[in-house]
Amino acid sequence: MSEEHVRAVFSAVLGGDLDGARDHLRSGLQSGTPPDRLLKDGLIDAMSEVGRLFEAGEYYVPEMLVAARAMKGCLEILRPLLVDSDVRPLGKVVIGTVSGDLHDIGKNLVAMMLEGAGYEVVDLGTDVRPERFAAAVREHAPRVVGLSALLTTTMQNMRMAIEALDDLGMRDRVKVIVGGAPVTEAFANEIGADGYAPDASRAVGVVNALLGAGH
Ligand code: B1M
Repeated sequence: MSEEHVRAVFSAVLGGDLDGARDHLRSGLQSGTPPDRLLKDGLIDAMSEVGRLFEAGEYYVPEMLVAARAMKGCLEILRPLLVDSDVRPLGKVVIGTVSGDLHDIGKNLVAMMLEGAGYEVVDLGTDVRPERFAAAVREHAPRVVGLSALLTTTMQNMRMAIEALDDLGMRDRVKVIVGGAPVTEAFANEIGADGYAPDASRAVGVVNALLGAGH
């Protein structure tokens, strides 16, 4: 039964069917399917398949857009289940997708998981210029800055964001964590980030470890 709901969510997101995806997700939750199964095997797997079809020339930007809209609609339903409002604040994290990059689903998921783990998150959105990250550090005094990039071209702008923190004297005030599909641990080291996470749940572990939050 669980499997059926997960498959239905997967197909609806793949087809860009917002209402269908939300209905199947709700039915899945009502019938006891764990939210993280619906998230990983339904929503995230569907977006990977969208990417594969785009690469294969079977999907174009409009199909990617409607799939993304369906995924976002489902994340709104999952959000309260992933974010427990009762946890005590562990510190502030400023997060954003770097300059030139409009992908925000992964970044939003990282933000949600961090909130769920007890961090206060200031989300700067997408296409965030390097100086804006530095200005946000001055304004919000976070303990961590999270940079997300989904394009091989824009991941280079992570380096610029770190340099801007340095130039404006903010670098030693924060830990910087980076992630996104094309980003690797080696790249993170190369640009001088403090941490790298391949997915949202590991991002929480990395932030905890950087801050010595130890859980
Ligand atoms: Co775009 N796109 N896209 N796209 N898109 C990719 C990224 C691509 C891989 C598709 C492909 O070719 N297979 C490809 C990039 C190729 C490359 O650079 N090597 C691509 C391209 C080419 C483009 C355009 C250039 C297409 C065009 O216009 N010709 C264009 C660029 C626009 C721009 O940004 N300037 C473009 C546009 C779009 C849409 C707007 C249509 C839409 C985005 C909608 C939105 O986000 N609001 C879109 C989508 C949906 C995708 C795919 C299909 C799905 C991305 C996604 O949401 N995945 C994507 C293919 C793919 O990734 N397989 C693709 C689900 C999400 C949960 O995963 O974002 O990877 P992800 O996040 C993960 C981890 O990466 C990690 O944790 C997350 C959760 O586990 N993570 C972090 C992410 N950020 C992190 C930060 C951290 C730690 C971990 O710490 C701070």
